[in-house]
Amino acid sequence: MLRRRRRSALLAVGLLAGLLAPVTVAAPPATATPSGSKKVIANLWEWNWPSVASECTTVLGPKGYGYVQVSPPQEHVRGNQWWVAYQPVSYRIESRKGTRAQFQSMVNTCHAAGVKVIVDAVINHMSGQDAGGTGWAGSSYQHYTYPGNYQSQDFHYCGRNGNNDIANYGDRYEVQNCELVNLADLKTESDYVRTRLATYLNDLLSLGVDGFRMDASKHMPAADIAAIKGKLSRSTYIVQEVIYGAGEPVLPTEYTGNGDVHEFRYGKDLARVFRSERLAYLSNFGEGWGHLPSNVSSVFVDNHDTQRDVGGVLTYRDRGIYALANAFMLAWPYGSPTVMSSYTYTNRDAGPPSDGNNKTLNTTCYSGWECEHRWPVIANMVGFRNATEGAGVSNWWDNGYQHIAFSRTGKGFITINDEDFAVNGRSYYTGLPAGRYCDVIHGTYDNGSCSGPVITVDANGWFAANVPAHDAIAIHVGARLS
Ligand code: ARE
Ligand code: CA
Repeated sequence: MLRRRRRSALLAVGLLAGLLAPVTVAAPPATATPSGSKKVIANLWEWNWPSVASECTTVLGPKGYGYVQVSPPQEHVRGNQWWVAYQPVSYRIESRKGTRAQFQSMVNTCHAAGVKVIVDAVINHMSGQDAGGTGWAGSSYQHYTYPGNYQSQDFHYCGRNGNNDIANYGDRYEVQNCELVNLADLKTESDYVRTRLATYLNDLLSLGVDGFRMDASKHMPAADIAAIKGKLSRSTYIVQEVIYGAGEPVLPTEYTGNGDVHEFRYGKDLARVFRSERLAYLSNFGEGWGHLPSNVSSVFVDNHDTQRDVGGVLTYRDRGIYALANAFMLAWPYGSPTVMSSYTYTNRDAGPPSDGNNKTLNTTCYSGWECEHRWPVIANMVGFRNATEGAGVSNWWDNGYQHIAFSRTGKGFITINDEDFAVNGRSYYTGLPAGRYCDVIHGTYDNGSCSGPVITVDANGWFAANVPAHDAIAIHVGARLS
């Protein structure tokens, strides 16, 4: 079992230092960290546009999510696997998830619900089909020819490993100039390619899009992304996918000058803590564990890749423990959290529920779709995040093992008991104003009433309660009854 040094006393100082950490890489001004008071992102992965729109209105807006992240919207190769979306064929906004008109309507509807839209932007490569074919919207293409967009001179041919594929992640040149699983690798150093990519992103911005998740960012030099960003028509939120790999030369920190970076160590470390270590170790989670500076770090318990391939993370299959891990993420002021929303699957490649033509069906939660972002614990903790925004951590307490507690100073308090036994009759110091608060882990606060247990904080900031095994209690000033 790994032991980590406890540094509770330094916690507030460490977090503060992280928030103030200077951005060191020179690049166009970065819009790092989603702006606005509602910062939690719901990743409605593989949802079609009409379903995203209605979810913005009925769930995401009301629950306080600030952003929705959607799957790649551009034309892609045909097929029923989910990953066809990651093989662009043209930049027409027409895919198995919907038409351009549906996409535009979705953006407008989400905005009206107070939810901004982040698009998964696939700009490192085009398709990986040796035989070529016809794309979703009817565009014909060859592996290295995309009429009207790119010709053979717009791609890298690294000439290594017999097939131009990346084999050695220890070699920077190979990682950025060879092909990721046979995907035709764009010459992102070329001004023509940069301009074409920026034109696509600007088209999305013109439709009202608020940010981009830059797919496969590790496979493009940070300077290439900066150059593309420099061609954008307005400033926008950017989060880059650079999976930290031990010993690899291309590092997540190279990209922080462009915007946020996904911190893949977060989900792995959190899973290990919940599965085989101690929650008590979380008292300095984040920078204290060597993760990216908080203000440029994008975090999640799992994403579509880690729940399938990389492994070692908690997923919807872990049920209650997954909910607790998300509750911790949303309560803990490190990074910008994304809540994953999945469809259930047994075959790694299987696409979401779709019709006979592979067109994605409307989402029906809890029927083929897991909708983790709606799980009451997770959805209610978004309100906790919003209500505690900007408040530091205080009153950290742990029992040395799996029972922890902390306040978000003056705004909220959570205790998580991941022991195999209930802890009954204990009192907790919250430092919160006296009052009756809704326990948002077990109840939903709505319009002044609470559907679950009510926690009474006394005049000295204490409350007494029982916490069952593998359970939690969370209260915050946004869900106070009196
Ligand atoms: C599919 C087939 C392939 C076929 C290819 C072309 O599976 O067999 O050769 O099509 O026909 C997704 C799927 C792939 C799929 C691809 C295109 O996962 O299976 O290929 O779409 O349809 C690396 C990258 C990282 C990447 C992961 C998956 O660094 O950027 O691999 N993640 C993003 C997306 C993926 C997506 C792509 C990129 C491509 O999130 O969903 O692929 O657009 C270590 C390294 C990591 C490395 C990891 C896995 O951890 O540190 O950098 O991640 O190993 O190799
Ligand atoms: Ca590349």
